[in-house]
Amino acid sequence: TKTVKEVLDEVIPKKQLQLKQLKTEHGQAVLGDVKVEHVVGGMRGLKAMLWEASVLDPNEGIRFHGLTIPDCQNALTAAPGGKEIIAESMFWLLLTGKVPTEAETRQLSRQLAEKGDLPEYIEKLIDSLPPTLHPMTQLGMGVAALNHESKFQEAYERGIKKSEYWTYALEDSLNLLARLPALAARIYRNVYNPGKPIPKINKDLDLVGNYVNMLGYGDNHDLTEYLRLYIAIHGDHEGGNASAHTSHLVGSTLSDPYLSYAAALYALAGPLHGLANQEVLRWQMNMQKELGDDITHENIEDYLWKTLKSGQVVPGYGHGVLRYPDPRFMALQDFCESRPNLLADPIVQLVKKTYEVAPAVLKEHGKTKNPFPNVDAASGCVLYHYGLTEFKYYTVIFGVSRALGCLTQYVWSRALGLPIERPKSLSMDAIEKLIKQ
Ligand code: CMX
Repeated sequence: TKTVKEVLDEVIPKKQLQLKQLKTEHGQAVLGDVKVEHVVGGMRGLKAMLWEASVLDPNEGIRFHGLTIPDCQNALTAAPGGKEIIAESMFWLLLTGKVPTEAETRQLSRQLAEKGDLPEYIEKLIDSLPPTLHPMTQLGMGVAALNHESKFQEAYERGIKKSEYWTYALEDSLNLLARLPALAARIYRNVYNPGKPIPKINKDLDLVGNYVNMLGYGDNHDLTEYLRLYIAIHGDHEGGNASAHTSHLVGSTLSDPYLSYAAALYALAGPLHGLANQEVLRWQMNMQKELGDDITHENIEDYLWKTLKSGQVVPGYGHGVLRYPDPRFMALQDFCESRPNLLADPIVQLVKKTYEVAPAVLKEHGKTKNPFPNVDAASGCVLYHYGLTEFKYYTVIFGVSRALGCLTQYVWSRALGLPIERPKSLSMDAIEKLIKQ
């Protein structure tokens, strides 16, 4: 059984060669035009960054090294006694492009569990924060402060060769991933359930199994399985989304993986991005309150129009790239469909019914390019059903997950020696001058 580092030792030289050939043989090939609409329109659709682990097709959704979510569900190892993909097997796939064997997955689980305890100064830092501070702010602070441990930063100061960067990047990435569950769980306990002792990390359990245990829901097998699936499929969504792009930009300055990922978390904390899963539940609960027992398709339609007419977005719908229902949404819906208890829950029912009405309303409204649900439309209601009702916390779970993709690319960016990002900006006057030329 190889370690993830040993597999990377084999894969990296091939990718380095591929990049060299791309640069020398195709460096001047054109991938698209840069139009004014790109410059003023959030660069939507502009093919402008390298991201190895996943590619997003507007209609088909995400593929991780060519594998769809159902492919991953078939190929990747589950936890003993479980069925859903676990974070370790997804991380291995993202990082190496290869499906790990069960033995490789278990070995990575153990490696992470052994590194999972928080340093005391981080515990003290988190414990000193007011419980009213948003959990995402706390998560970013904890991740940033963990850079006290950065091997990459230490090695850089010592003066290592560029070709060695990735090995320290990998070490930091594994250490950060290992510690995220304890950090995220401590925030949850402090804010919502103070005073109760947090269980110790079980070295025989997977990363998410330990996370759920530390959150205090370890005896809930279905919630544990749900979070395994959730964390695996939220792991990466190509590079242009705000959190991934932020970590890529900050990492390109050779800031260490901790600081790069902390920056990403603060992009994730915006309501148009990761915070949407908190907003969806708030919005659906308000709908439930207003409609009472009288939940019909017509009433939902009226409520959707009310939201739109008040100038708000319908949270959980629309996407910067996707133009079809998000396969991550479909995977979470399938999880519900296979569990009658879950499906009978009024809030899960409401999400399902909203999905039956919202696309037509959004099409008629005519603004959004994608009237279909994204993953956030479904993710929160299942957590709510299982008793994890504190929706201000939901984006933290997303934050534990997105580390899989951002840290993967951090390692690849250093392995490939990618340069500091520095796109050219233009003022409106400068744009007009260029158009006239
Ligand atoms: N409800 C109402 N209006 C919407 C909408 C929605 N769900 N989605 C897009 N629109 C509007 C936009 O606000 C924009 O309006 P203006 O022209 O007045 O600015 C117009 O439709 C065109 O937008 P778009 O090109 O279709 O979408 P963008 O790429 O600009 O934005 C996103 C994408 C996700 C920010 C947007 O669809 C949105 O705000 N959705 C709701 C929030 C949400 O669910 N975010 C989570 C996304 C997934 C994630 O990142 O986690």
